[in-house]
Amino acid sequence: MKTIQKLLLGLGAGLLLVGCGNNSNDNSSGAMASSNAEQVYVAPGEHDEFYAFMSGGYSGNLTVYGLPSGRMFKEIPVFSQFPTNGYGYSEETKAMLNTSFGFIPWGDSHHPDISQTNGELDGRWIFINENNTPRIARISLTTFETDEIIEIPNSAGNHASSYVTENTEYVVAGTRFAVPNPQKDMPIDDMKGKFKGPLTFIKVDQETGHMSIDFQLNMPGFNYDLSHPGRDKSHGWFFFTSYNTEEANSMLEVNASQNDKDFIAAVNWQMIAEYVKNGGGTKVAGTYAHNKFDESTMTATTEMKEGVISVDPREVEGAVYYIPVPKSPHGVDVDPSGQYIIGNGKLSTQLSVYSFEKMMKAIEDKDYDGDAYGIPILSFESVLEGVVDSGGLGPLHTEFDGKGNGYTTFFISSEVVKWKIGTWEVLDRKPTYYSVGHLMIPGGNSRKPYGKYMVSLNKITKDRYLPVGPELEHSAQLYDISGDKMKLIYDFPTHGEPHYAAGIPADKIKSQSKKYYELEENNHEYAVKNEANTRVERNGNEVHVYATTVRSHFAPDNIEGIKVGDKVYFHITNLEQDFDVPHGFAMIGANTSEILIMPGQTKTIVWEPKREGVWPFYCTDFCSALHQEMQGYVRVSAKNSNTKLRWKLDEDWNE
Ligand code: RUQ
Ligand code: CUA
Repeated sequence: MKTIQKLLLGLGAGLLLVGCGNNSNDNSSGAMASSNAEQVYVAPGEHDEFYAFMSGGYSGNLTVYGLPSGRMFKEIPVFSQFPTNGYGYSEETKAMLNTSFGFIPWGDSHHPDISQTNGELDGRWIFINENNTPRIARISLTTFETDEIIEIPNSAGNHASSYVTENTEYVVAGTRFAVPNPQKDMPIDDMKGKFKGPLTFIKVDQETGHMSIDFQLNMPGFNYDLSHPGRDKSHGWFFFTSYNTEEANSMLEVNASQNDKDFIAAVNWQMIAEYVKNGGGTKVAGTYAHNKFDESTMTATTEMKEGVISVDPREVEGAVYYIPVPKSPHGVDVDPSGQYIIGNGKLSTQLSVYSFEKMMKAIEDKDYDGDAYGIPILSFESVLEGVVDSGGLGPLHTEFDGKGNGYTTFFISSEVVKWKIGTWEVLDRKPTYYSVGHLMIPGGNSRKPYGKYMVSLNKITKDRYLPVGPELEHSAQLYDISGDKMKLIYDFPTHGEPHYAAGIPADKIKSQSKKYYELEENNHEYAVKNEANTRVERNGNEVHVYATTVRSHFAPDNIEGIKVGDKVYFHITNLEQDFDVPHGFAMIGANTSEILIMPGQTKTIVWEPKREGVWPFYCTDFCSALHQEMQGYVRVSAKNSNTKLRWKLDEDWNE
């Protein structure tokens, strides 16, 4: 057995031990517990201090929590159809899930990142990546809805994503799986030297937030795992970890751990953007969907696009370097000052801290240790600033508190270690329950972290909650980090698997949160703004119902003259102009969805009646004391019948 295999088996066994009913929390009972309870207690009617946006992982969505209470406020559908409000089912939102591979109903979301101005969270948008079918989404922090999704062509396993530069100039995506670029039929065994690892830089329009692919850097075919932007003094650079520099294509757990060192790619994106602006790069093939939700028409559309600008890293001298990092790194993180870049081998106990200044000096001195496919490898010793001798095992991700400290998660030893920037000494360590992946400090990926709380996002839950069968929600833990020592104060379950989260002080965004949509500004093609205009129109076997809702009836609520084989579009406008008064719509036998319509909004579902009869519909949201009365009927006649098309609310039929 190869040594590495033994090592991995050993690590697995260690994890099991850690995960076995270890309930020795340092502060789970007695007086400590009551003070912890006070710290996380948000009294009825009061608000949390922070929003926490947690990636849903294999839910494909993004969930919104409050800190310190750990209460979940909303699940924002992003890459997955969402029954609760009809996202991805309603006619208006289906296009959001279009890709070059067709309509994809379910995705895998990973890393949310909030937009920034001058390196500080600005609360305009939050971005999140889809890992499986590479995409990046932009969510409005006014409506808390997904406004845009752009597919990343030529990429695979969009994991090193979706981090923003310090003025949100770019949101960045990296391919986790090396792939042929352009894609083609070739033997897998020929991978080495032939596959590529494109890193994609997506421009963000500062007014609208709209994303457009500026260029793809066609890097050597390693696996690019995670990334972080430089900031402040290192603004203009982006850092990507890579593993599998062996370019193995099978049994990676062994074969991708052969080299002693893998790389962090340091990319001067400003230089490359300049180069591309001046006509540099080559246009290459790449089909991708670009989906935009128009808040005025309340409708999403897909534009299929073709071709991206590809840049060979060797074309732009001085723009791309590799920094050696102990084997198989995962996270790469940059401290708030932009001076230090943290990388760590996943199987190591040490964190390597690199200095941006030393990196620049090594570049200037051409202090190289050879090259990889023509990309200079900077000398490890020359760029290394310090080492954190953590004593932990399996370091993954680091965040910062803005007070001179770093916090690193250790998956295998299941703990968070706090260390001091500059001296690299370990200041504190606390266990996590169990096997922490990412951690989050609000603003932790910016120049200005809010170092009051830290959340560990744990991969394994085991005995933390009442058992609910084999499938458990993941577990988050809240630590008070305002003092010298971290203090575990709360456990709460998260939805899906939160790979990373992004937190922001509530005051920064809560007052901008939209209360309802202005009916006047509703430019939906099928909107009706009053009951007088409600109607039913037939066009062949297509029937369009222009309907409204208001407490507590639909207009119209009786429809006749629908036939088996028709395609009936219910376009429903909610006439309410008040906060938190949605109405729902459900039609018996509709195969598309139910929908939930916000005040001022229009939404559409399609119903294809299969059988003759008189079929009811109703409101699904308990909207008033007479909610149960909010219902109606559709009479369905035989395909060849001549029942007249007519509709009414109350007494008189219209036709
Ligand atoms: S991952 S546990 Cu970000 Cu998808 Cu590191
Ligand atoms: Cu409208 Cu219930």
